[in-house]
Amino acid sequence: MYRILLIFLNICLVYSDEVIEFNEKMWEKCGKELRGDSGKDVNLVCFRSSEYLLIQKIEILSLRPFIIQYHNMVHRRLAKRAVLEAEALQLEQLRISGKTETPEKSQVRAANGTWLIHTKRPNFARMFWNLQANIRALDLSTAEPWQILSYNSEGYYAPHYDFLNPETNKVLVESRGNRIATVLVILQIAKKGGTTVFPKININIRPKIGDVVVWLNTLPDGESDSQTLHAACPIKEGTKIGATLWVHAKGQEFSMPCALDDQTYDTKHFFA
Ligand SMILES: O=C(O)CCC(=O)C(=O)O
Repeated sequence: MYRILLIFLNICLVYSDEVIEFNEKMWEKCGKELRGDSGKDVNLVCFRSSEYLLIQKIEILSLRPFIIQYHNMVHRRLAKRAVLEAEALQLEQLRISGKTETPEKSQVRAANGTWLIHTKRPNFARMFWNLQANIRALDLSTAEPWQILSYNSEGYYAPHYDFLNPETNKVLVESRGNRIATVLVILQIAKKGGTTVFPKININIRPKIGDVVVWLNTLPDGESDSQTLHAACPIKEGTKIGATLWVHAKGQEFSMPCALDDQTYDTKHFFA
């Protein structure tokens, strides 16, 4: 069953026809010091989790769309072990279709990657349970398998949306709901480049190893949030490795039960 799901997901990704019109201006933002990239953690707040008495440092990078960065959520040692596990898997060259003004950038994603079932490998499993214990707003069991991406020099992931088009992904969206949230775990950072940019809202995130960035892709009324356009900026030196969970809407009803209005979620469980 899982095998069939993985094959299906690979087909979706490789042949996704979500053509996104974007222009070079979006790439220009990669080099800019925007919110999230100041290196000063200006919006950092710190609290002690009531359940585990752990110190949790978080930064709310945007309220609409909701984007939150959890600092050091995954221990560096665990991240390093997960990298070794990822390297032992066969990472294939992945592509997503798309469109740019410059033909040579139109491959849209230059990265190696693979899917991995949440708890199939011990360190990824540990990371999965760790995230689940700390991010109580989301039931991660509704997520698609891990998507591990490794970007070498000049690798990138061009601007795209994570939500699915309900017309072209009818079966998946009807059975599991759309991809309400993205959970991105940073396992290795590039020496230069490789920030995660949200060009429409001027946010450029430079997470550290072990940081987890979470954002919401859809609005409470179920509509896609077009402000969530995002990209992994080109790597200038080194290798960046990230692992993503795309979390589906069905199953989140008890953790994120209310919407403050059509456009705004009640997000308190992200910090409780
Ligand atoms: O690697 C990144 O910075 C972005 C990853 C991403 O865009 C995604 O997983 O949807």
